[in-house]
Amino acid sequence: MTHSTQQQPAEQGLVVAAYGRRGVLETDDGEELKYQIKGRRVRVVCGDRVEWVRDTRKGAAVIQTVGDRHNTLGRQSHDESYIEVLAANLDCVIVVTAAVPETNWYLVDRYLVTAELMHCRTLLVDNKIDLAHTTSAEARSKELDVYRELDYAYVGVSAKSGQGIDRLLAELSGSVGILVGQSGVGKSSLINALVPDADIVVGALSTANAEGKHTTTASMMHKLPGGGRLIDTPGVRDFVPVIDEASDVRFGFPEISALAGQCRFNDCRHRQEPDCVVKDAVESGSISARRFETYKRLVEETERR
Ligand SMILES: Nc1nc2c(ncn2[C@@H]2O[C@H](COP(=O)(O)OP(=O)(O)OP(=O)(O)O)[C@@H](O)[C@H]2O)c(=O)[nH]1
Ligand SMILES: [Mg+2]
Ligand SMILES: [Zn+2]
Repeated sequence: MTHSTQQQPAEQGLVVAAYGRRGVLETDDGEELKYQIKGRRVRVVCGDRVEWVRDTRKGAAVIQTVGDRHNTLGRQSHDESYIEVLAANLDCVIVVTAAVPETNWYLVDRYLVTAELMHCRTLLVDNKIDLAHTTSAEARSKELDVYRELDYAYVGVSAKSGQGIDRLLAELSGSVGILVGQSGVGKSSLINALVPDADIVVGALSTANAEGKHTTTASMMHKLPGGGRLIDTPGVRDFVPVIDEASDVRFGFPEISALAGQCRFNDCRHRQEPDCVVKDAVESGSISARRFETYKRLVEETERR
């Protein structure tokens, strides 16, 4: 235990917002308290269990130690020089898409790979189904079918009309989930639809880039009615997963894992090797060529690192 001058026993808490050295934690009594961090070695993210003491002069909490994390959602920084941890101790990664802005399916794959490697449950949420009459509807529904055929849980919803929100709440109930996806797909709007007094400001899509004007800038954890929690995160353009070895990439793809051991070579990377059942499956169309492209890109990126 870190030496403290407050001379009080440390209490337990849960980090619900983190902005650098400051943020908000929830005490075990359900009270929300601003905190600050002392000491350079302590870093916290949403979902961290912490021990804290009250700074009697400022009334704020001072975090002293961070509990072990059972998993983390992280990504490579832009120059790939460090790993940015976004949240910890998650049960479910919820990848949100929408007809507007146009879906980047490679990004969807990258999140799903990350969730698979974290051994985390996944949920694909297609928001804005009230806009189902867009020109791209048929192509989008084909892409979504790829995931449904892979047995990824899927819910179509509209934060605007409320359609599907009850079902989504039932899927999320009792677990700690994190909403991820492109900017403007409606992650914060979904929090507003699910959590009665969340009141997050969301903005009109700016026509220039079809991204939210009132964009979310920091992750924040909300309490779901009926139990469980949900983290809202800032939207992204790109997401580089944390993968230790290029040979681990295949574990992120259930359709590739399912064919394990059937190629001629046991250590087949499904690239130039002869008698590769994965490549055969891509050629015959039983594995999506686009998903296989994501696989190859991730293997190449991970080998380069
Ligand atoms: N038509 C329609 N518009 C929606 C729906 N959900 C959200 N929007 C709109 O989409 C825009 C972006 O919503 P946000 O909730 O801010 O999106 P976000 O994913 O949180 O965006 P970032 O915080 O930038 O990552 C807003 O103008 C919302 O009103 C929906 O179900 N239908
Ligand atoms: Mg947002
Ligand atoms: Zn192979």
